[in-house]
Amino acid sequence: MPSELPVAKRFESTADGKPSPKMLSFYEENGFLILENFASHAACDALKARIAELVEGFDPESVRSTFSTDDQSHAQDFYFKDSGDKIRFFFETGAFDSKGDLVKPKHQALNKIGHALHDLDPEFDRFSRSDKLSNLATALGLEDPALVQSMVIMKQPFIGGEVGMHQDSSFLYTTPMTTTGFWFALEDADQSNGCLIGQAGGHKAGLLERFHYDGDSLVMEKTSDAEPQGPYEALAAPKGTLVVIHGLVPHSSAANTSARSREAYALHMFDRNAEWAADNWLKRAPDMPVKGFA
Ligand SMILES: O=C(O)CCC(=O)C(=O)O
Repeated sequence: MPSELPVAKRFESTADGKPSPKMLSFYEENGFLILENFASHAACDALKARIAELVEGFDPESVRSTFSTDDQSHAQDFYFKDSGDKIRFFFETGAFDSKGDLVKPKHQALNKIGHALHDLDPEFDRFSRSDKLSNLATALGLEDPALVQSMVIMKQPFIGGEVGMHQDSSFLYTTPMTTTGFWFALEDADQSNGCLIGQAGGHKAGLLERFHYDGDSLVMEKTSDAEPQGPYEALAAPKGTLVVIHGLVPHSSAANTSARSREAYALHMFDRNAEWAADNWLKRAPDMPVKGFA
């Protein structure tokens, strides 16, 4: 992939979130939709402040002790598998040394926080359950939107890792496929600090692979030999921008080699009229059912 990509078209968000016909046809054609000023700078700053508090209150020792009670990869695997209805903290690769000690201060070593911030934290709940977002989700075809997964993606300066090319429906599979990503730039994201990259129109090739349980193991299974067509574009997003990502559009982000962080909040929804696959990785306890906007 070339180091500088064409920058994708952006639209100014409407006040109530309802997309214009032009936005809808752009989304249908490209599989993504970039809406500037969807969230205010004040709302982004409030969420960033809450993230800083969560990180401050997080004791990395709790993770270290989890990992040291079992072999590292198994415990890390379990820490992830069990995180669908929790707020858990995931580190950049290489954050721990061979003894299990952090090699950097925790706030510089984290890669992401997930996966139920929107249900467990009041600030995230407020940000995620706005009328504006509800209007947008419904207009995009999610008749009965279910807010199933939330993540803060840190992309720390210099060490923020690459996110490989993937489709969100591979991870959050429904029949028919309804998974949709809502990715908020809490800080300016551009090609220098690892903004999203999307393959325009790539969603038309269908699902390429599925990440799912096979017994107790998670496997990535190839589901198609199709080769998505369409140019890769930089989904550059100034602070407050919302990038909507169709569940089938291939997307990625490059490592952040700059001195600027690129913090983002991603929320994934599906339509409850579709069937959620029981072998999806993300599990919720019976007392933590997936909820909608209400
Ligand atoms: O924030 C990123 O770099 C990747 C996010 C992503 O792939 C997603 O939200 O599906």
